[in-house]
Amino acid sequence: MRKIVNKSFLFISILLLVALTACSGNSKETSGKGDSKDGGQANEAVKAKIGVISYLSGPGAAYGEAITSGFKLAQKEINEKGDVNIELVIEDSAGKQEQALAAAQKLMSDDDIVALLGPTLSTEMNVVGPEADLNGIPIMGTSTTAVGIPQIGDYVFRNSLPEALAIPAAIKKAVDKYGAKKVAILYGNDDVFTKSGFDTMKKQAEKMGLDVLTIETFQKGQSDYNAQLTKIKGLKPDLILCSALYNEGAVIMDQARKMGIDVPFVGGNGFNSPQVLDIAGKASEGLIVATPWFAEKDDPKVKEFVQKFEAAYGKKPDQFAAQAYDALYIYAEALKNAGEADRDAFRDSLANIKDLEGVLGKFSFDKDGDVVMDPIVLIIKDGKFQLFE
Ligand code: 1QQ
Repeated sequence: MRKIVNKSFLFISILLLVALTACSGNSKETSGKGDSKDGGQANEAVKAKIGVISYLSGPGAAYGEAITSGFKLAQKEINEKGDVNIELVIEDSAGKQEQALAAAQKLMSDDDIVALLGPTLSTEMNVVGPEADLNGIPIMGTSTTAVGIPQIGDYVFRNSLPEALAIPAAIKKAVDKYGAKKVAILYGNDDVFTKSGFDTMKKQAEKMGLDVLTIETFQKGQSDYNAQLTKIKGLKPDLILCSALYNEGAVIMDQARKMGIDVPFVGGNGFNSPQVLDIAGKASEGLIVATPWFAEKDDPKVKEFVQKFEAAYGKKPDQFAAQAYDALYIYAEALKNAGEADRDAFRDSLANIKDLEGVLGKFSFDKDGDVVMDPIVLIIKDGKFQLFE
């Protein structure tokens, strides 16, 4: 008996010595690099609770559904890998400022929640971001694209491609392709994102010397665009620049085509949703958008993600799902590098993320916590989004 004990003792001592030697070159074990798999349970996973604020009910719920699907798929994969263990606490904002703020406050008051993801709309982020910043909790929008979001404060980030980069790319391509000279602009004037998109459209049109024939506005939930579209039709633009979320945008295209307006539309990121095809059908043909995401991209990482997403949810991931999926990987990397679920350590670690390979390409923040990426331009043709070349 005693012999056995002695033998086990010797065996354990040798094991310990081997383990110590293996670790000795790695004084600060925060980089997360190296081979964690061979270590078995030696490296304990960094556990963290992440709060999510998402637009899950109401007219824009398809955005939130895509986003939370992206988070959940990434969560499953990340937890299976085992370096990090993430629990998601998801709250619905219904696309409303007050509800988004209430959800954020609830999540922030839980000390175990290390960081937030969302909300979905820039309009919501404009009230939630300052509150998170004040409370010292890191927050990252995965779909907020208006000008000025990361500039809200040191704790506010985004991994979504800003409209200020996407829209000019789409307008340039459309103008090049169609030789357009005259444009009409139509935008929602009661939403931070649609207003920001409009500012960019106007600036870009002026920069390119285009003739802006008219600027028309609408509000969320509007169902009749006859007045604006009649005016636009009479002015005969070569292109219509339209800054809208999908539900208004799709109805506008539908009514425009019914009135005989057949010129191409250039939209922003809000238009880049399969919902536009579902709602407007054939009327959505000729819609041009710029995006960091293209599900048909010939890239093994993209193909693998699309296949896994389709297997889990029975449909292709859209831009919002892809951005959310990458966002949780960015968070997982930041957690791993921080080595602990602490809000300040996590913020610093997040700010230092560099060249992280995701389904949207290589990801880094610029000095403001904003994103630099080259958008791809797509057009709806033959019932689907295709590369616009
Ligand atoms: C924003 C957006 C919307 C299209 C997100 C759904 O980009 O509000 O900033």
